Amino acid sequence: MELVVATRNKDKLREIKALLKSFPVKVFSLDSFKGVPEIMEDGKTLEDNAIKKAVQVSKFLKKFAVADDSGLEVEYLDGDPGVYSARFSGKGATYKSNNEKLLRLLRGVPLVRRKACFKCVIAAADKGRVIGIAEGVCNGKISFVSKGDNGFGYDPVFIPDGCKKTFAEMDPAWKNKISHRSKALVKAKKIISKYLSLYL
Ligand code: ITT
Repeated sequence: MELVVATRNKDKLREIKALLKSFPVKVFSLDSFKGVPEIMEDGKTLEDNAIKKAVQVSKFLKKFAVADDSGLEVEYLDGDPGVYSARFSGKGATYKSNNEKLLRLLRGVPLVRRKACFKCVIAAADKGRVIGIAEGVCNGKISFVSKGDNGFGYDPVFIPDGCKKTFAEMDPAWKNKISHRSKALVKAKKIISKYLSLYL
């Protein structure tokens, strides 16, 4: 069974592939196909964007597809950057510029007020029709400085609850045990398995 992951983000893809290692599907990303149109991520929520990506890609390729839309919600910033996580620091945003902006906005804010959570919404669709939605959340706090070289995105500034290290300081296998993405994928795998056994 082939599964298209509707992403061009190589970091997300690496984690999704690792999390689907023992799942009986062959995983492809958009980089394996020519001509897939660019999808505007203009939804108001992670769910809107995940559905949009999964539906459009599965319709265009006439295949089974999943899409991951994820983001970081910071309590002190009223839930920002949230759905705007990828472009938090504006046009041409990079992981580094986003983290710098976040730490700047939280300068002087004590640890108790640095609560945050990562959210991941995974939508599954077949030939343009939504099959299911799965969500995963990982609670934690924003560190005072950026630390670690593993992972991607906001990993160097996010300390999950119960840990002393940022995601970027951890062994990637450990992040994959506790992350928002792994929680969403556990649920998504159930949805996919059920669909595949019933309809394919
Ligand atoms: P696709 O839409 O092509 O999948 P993207 O990078 O645009 O890739 P999103 O719109 O979902 O993906 O943006 C999510 C951003 O949130 C991402 O660029 C990271 O900055 C951040 N992010 C998501 N998951 C993360 C994680 O596990 N660790 C650190 N940062 C993460």
